[in-house]
Amino acid sequence: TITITIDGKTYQTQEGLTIMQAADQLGFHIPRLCYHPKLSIEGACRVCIVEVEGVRTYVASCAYPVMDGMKIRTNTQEIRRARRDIVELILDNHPQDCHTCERDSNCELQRLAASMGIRKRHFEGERKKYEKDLTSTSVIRDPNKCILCGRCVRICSEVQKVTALGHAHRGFQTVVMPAYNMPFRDSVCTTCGQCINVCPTAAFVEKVYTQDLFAKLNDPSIIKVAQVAPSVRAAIGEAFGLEPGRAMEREIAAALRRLGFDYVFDTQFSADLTIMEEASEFLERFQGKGKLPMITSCSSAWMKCVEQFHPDLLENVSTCKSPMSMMGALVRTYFADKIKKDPKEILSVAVMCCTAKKYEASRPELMVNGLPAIDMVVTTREIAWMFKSAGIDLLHIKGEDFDEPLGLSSGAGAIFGATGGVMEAAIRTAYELYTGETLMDIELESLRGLAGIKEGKVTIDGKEIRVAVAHGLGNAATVLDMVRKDPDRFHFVEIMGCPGGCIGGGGQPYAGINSMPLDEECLKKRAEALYGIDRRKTIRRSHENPDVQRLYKDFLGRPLSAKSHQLLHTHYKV
Ligand code: HC1
Repeated sequence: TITITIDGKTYQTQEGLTIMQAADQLGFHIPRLCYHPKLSIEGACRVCIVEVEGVRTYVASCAYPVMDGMKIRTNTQEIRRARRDIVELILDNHPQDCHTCERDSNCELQRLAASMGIRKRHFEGERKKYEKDLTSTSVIRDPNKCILCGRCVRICSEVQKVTALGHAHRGFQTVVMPAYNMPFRDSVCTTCGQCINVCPTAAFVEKVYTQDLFAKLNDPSIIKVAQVAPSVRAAIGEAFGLEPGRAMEREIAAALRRLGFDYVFDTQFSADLTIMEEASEFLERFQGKGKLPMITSCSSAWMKCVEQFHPDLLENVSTCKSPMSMMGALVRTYFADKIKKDPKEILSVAVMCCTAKKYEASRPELMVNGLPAIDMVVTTREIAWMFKSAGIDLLHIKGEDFDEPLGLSSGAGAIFGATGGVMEAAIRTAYELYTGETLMDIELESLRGLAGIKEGKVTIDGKEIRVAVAHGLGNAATVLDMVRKDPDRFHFVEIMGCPGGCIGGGGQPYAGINSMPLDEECLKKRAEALYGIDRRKTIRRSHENPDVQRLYKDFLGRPLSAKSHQLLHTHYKV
């Protein structure tokens, strides 16, 4: 323990902390912009400067360590003025379009300026004049809004280990861009959208389909079908001011009907279907027909990542399409038949927590009889905005059930959205398919939580099955190195592209006033919302879903049948 003085009062703290960390623990919130607790220290913005007695210049509190006897001043008139000057200089070069900006009212720069008492723009600085990069299916890059905090560069290289972005040029010309300023579409960007999550301004935003969707919803000649991803319900309340962790399942179904959808299906239904196919595929491979370890395939950013960076392991990846694309395939076939409509007359919309799902929807090999399985993907943020724009009060709406025949789900389908959930769901079903007995202890604690890589074991019929779970593409790369080093170490590996799994997807609501993007407490609460849905369900195993059983009986035959292969499985590109 060491003693420091902050603003004239003496406190005890620990050696090894930065001034900012010590101040945070003591209840002083020093303003900050480029800092993010999950990323390396950049020290670029200088907004967090403080005065340290005996040190000639102001120091960046995010980088400067506390020392015994240190006297720190965080809030003098001079420091307040210096910080305000820094933020004003950033604003001088920043577009003056807050009213019409996508991040209006949830922009960190805007909030910071307000907290500094900046109520006037004194100077017209030079503006950046870059073209927006609109080429990606998922992420729009607007360098004009960039304040060079570098969070996007750091999350992409440090957490995701994709390194699609870097700083180029010098001084005022500095710009964040993909290598050689190539179109985002052609870069190694996996479209995960984590740059959007951590960007304090609107330099990265998702490609928005809200106006197109409103137009289609007003077209009486088409049948409008929605599906909703598990994690959307775990987070959408935050966009309406609720604390993280409140599950809004039936409310979303009701709200989507108010918006104009004719049928609201649940991606959790097709998550159950995915488990039927994936558990069966795993058991085939486990019995000698195919490569082990088998690696899950439902996360779209992960699929682009494995194709680009790990093609040597493509044979290990399950051939199952994602639940979203399985649902899309069923909507165009099974459901279209049921309602006796031409599949072309159906608008198939997926409400996802994920920007990479927009990319997945564009993949040609996932088309069904010449039509895209999914016409449009909108994120949690987009659908929350649409509800607000249409005057739909999600907080007070009376909940409704999802529609038959693709709306009923088990608890296993719900937990897909949290890291470890797909594996847990798969084990619940694989166990029973293999042994004919019911697995009683279905909450697999070793696979839950936010550890980067989790390992577990289950014994099925006397045989040990070793599994691993990784979330975030950086952890994925680590687990794949483990696989390369010792191919027998695991039988089954779950990989999700985003930190926390889909609950931390690139399309989830922006962090609130009191939290940072990707805050672990927030991710834990979202995960807990999904585990709560699972606990409350009477059916908690995918193979017990009666509508999935009916689908096999009436349409698909059995898992891994020719029809299942035709509609529910895919292949990968190198
Ligand atoms: Fe996901 Fe999945 S869990 S990938 O994050 O397998 O988006 O929630 O819908 O498809 O079910 C997303 C979530 C989602 C799929 C499922």
